[in-house]
Amino acid sequence: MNDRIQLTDEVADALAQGRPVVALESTIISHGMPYPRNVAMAREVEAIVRAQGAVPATIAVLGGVPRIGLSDDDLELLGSDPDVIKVSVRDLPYVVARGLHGATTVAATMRLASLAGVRVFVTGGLGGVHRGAQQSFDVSADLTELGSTSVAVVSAGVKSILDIGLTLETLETLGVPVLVNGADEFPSFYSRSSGFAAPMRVDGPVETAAVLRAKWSLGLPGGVVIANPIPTEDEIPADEIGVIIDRALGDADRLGVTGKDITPYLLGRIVEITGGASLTANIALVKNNASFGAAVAAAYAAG
Ligand code: PSU
Ligand code: MN
Repeated sequence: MNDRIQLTDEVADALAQGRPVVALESTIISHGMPYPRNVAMAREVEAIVRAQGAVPATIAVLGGVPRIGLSDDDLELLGSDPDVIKVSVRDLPYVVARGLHGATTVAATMRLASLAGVRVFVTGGLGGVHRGAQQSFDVSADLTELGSTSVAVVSAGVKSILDIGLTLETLETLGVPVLVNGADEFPSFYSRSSGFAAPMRVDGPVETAAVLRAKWSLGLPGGVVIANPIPTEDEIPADEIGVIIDRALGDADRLGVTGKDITPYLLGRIVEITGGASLTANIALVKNNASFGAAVAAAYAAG
C-alpha cells in the first residue's frame, strides 16, 4: 500500500476482510452543488451506502494528504471552503506538494481508489468530450482514466453539456465497457433518454458484478462505465432540460469560461436557470446511484 495515502481504519479493515467498499468523489461536493445542500447530499449518500451493508469511502486531498474515507467535519470543509481546488489527475502532485485542499474529480478519485484497492465508485455524472471539442480539444481526463484504471464507475450517464455521441465513441476507442442498468437507452443524467442506444444492457447488481469480474479476471485492465438511469419520478424530460443547457452553454461562451471552470460553471448556471429543479434531480440520481453501487460492490465482493 502507498504510504502517502491515508485510509480510515473502517475502510482499511473492510478492504483487508474483503467486505464491500464504495468510493465517492468530492468535486461533486465542492464544485458540483451549492452549500449547504452539497454537504447534506454527501452525508446522505454515505448513509445510503452504509444502509446497504457497504463502507463508504469519500475521497479528497486535505492539507496535501490524499484521504480515503472522511469525517463529517471533512465533508463540511469540502462543501463550504471556497479555496478547495478542483483536482484532476494532473493536479494531484501540486496540491500534495503544497499541502492544499483538493476536491477530486472522477479521474482523480478513480486513481486514488485504485491505489487504495477500491474497485467500485459512485458519482452523479461523468466528464467527457465537450461540445465543440473539435476546436477546443476539451476532452475530460475522466475518459483517459477510464481507459487505464481498473475501477467501475456508477453514474447516471453524461449530461448533454457534453457531446454524448463523441463521448461514447471515445469510450469505445479506449476499450471501456459501457453498461446500462435496466434500460435499452443510454441515459443523459437528468433524463432517462439520450437518443443513443445502450452499448450493453445489464439488469441488476449481480449481472453487473459478473461483467467486472470477467473483465478483470481476463487480465483486461481499465474502467467500466455503469450507467444507472435516473428514476422516472425524478427525471427532467430531455427536451425541457435541453433548452436550458443550450442557454447555459451560450452564457459560458459569452463570458469566455473554458477549461476546468466550464463544468462547474454550467452546473451552477443550470441550477440558477431551473430555480433549483436541476439540483433536486441531481441529488435524487446520486442517491439512486449510491444504492445501486453499494449493491454492485456487495455482489462483486461476494463473487
Ligand atoms: N458532471 C456532473 N457533475 C459533476 C461533474 C461532472 O454532472 O460534479 C464533475 C466530476 O467531478 C467530473 C468533473 O469528474 O466534473 C469533470 O470535469 P472536467 O470536465 O473538467 O474534466
Ligand atoms: Mn476539460
